[in-house]
Amino acid sequence: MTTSRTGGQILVDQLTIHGVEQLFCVPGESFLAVLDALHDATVAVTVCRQEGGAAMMAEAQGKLTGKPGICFVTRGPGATNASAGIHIAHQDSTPMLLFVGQVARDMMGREAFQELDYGAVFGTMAKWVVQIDDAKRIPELVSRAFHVATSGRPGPVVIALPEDMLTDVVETIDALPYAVTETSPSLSAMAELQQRIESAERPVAILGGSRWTDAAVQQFAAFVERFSLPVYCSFRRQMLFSSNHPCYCGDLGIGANPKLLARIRNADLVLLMGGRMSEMPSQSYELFEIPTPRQQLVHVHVDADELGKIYRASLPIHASPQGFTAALTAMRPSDTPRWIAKTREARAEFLTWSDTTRIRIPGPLQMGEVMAHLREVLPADTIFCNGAGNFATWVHRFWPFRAFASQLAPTSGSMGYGLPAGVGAKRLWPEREVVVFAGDGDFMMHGQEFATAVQYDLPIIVVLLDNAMYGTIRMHQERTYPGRVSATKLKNPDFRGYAVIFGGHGERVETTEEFGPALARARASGKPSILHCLLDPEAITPGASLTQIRDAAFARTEAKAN
Ligand SMILES: Cc1ncc(C[n+]2csc(CCOP(=O)(O)OP(=O)(O)O)c2C)c(N)n1
Repeated sequence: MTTSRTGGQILVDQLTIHGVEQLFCVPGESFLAVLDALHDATVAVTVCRQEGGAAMMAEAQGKLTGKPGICFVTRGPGATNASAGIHIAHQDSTPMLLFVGQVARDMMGREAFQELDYGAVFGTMAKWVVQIDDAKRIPELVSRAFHVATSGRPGPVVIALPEDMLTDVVETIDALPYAVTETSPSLSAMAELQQRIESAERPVAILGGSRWTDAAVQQFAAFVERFSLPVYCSFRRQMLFSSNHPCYCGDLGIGANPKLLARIRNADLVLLMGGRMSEMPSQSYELFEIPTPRQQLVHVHVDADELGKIYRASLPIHASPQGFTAALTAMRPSDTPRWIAKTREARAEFLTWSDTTRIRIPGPLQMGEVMAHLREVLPADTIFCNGAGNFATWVHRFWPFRAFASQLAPTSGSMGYGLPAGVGAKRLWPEREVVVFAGDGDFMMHGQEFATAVQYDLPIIVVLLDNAMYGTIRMHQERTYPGRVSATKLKNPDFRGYAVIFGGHGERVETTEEFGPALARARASGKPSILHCLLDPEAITPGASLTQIRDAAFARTEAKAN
């Protein structure tokens, strides 16, 4: 297209060309020309209540689809609010574009109203930051933004839009839709991989990272089946392998199964497929020696710069999940794998660890039974979303993830992610069930986006576990400074009433018996719902109460003193 258009129109045309169907925003006077162009466009716009929520919704869609999630915010405070979502996209390797209003070009550098230097603000958080000063260059720079966000290790790109540039009328030629490049392993690397696996005694595979597809997950599953390899998922990446599969042996999360950790420590070959093995999955960088692990490490990563960054692999392979799993289809074991019995043992340990019937916690609401009920009534491809807090353990340990694109959980441990992520997911795929797990602290960080769920008729279910405190921090307090409670207590609203006042459905759940019927009523209501579940503050983890944690800390201090 070469006719004259405003910068705003050119920009919205580029989004359409690159296949954008949805975007999230909080409006601002700095990008009125874009809002005007959106008036006539096919892109579905979700208007949100705070930019942090808007950015997280966009990030969640990026995570589910592998295509950049799109968010528009105003300058200054809009941009700094949105940074919460940019940090998640960065740590989670999620493709995302954040468009930010900017002051007019003739005012720049004077610290004009809400002016920020976005290169400086997002410098260490975004994969790329650019300001478009010439409307003629919108097709070029937006095309580059899509390519940067999706290439190699994906990440967020921030694009600043000077207000007057968006109203300039210019002639320019549209870009072609962006294309993602897959990277495939060499034949010699695959031959060496097979040779290394076949000469190992205790091999394991660990899955993580992004750029996965359903097909890549299936191809990987077929490969491990042939080789009977035990498979572990990295922190908050359980959707990469079905928990029903006989080779699935658990996840490397916070509070991981000690038996699982022992098996990985004792492995003689680790196939690390896609992840970075950062602080959380590596159990504070203690699982593998740095820089040279004791085990043979085969590290497959889509970004060459990740290989050798922390761990010096025995066999580094630069490949995307799709490129690598396509190459695996030809690999067949030359003999019956020697470790079949070990894989079965590891699987049995996982089944015991995730068995809900073994869990008893203080109080009348038994979360083991709640999780068992959810397993029974929810579809396998339900999308589970959460932010950060001990409450998330219930999902990660006891929900059997079985489908790709069914998990929205920030590896950055960002509170307040679950609700906006749930809104983003339901807006994308209204036919899928979406369940948000939230703590009382966690929920309130973006609780205003419940209004967005109501506005767009998105019947998500929020399971809100209220223990009247920032429980995780209280737990750490009791471990490190036993008995000295400081700044962790919360006085909460009635969240059932909160849901109702917003126009949704609310339930108050105090006992195990009440949970099932409350969930059924919420699902039948067809409205966004909150199940306000009152959890005994003592029930701080599935295995230990708050008092037990405090007493253990006192005992440690006493033992040290003697
Ligand atoms: C944005 C953000 N702020 C602070 C923290 C630190 N933090 C981690 S967990 C947590 C408490 C979570 O409390 P709640 O949501 O009530 O869940 P609980 O731990 O009680 O289950 C806090 C404050 C964080 N991870 N993210």
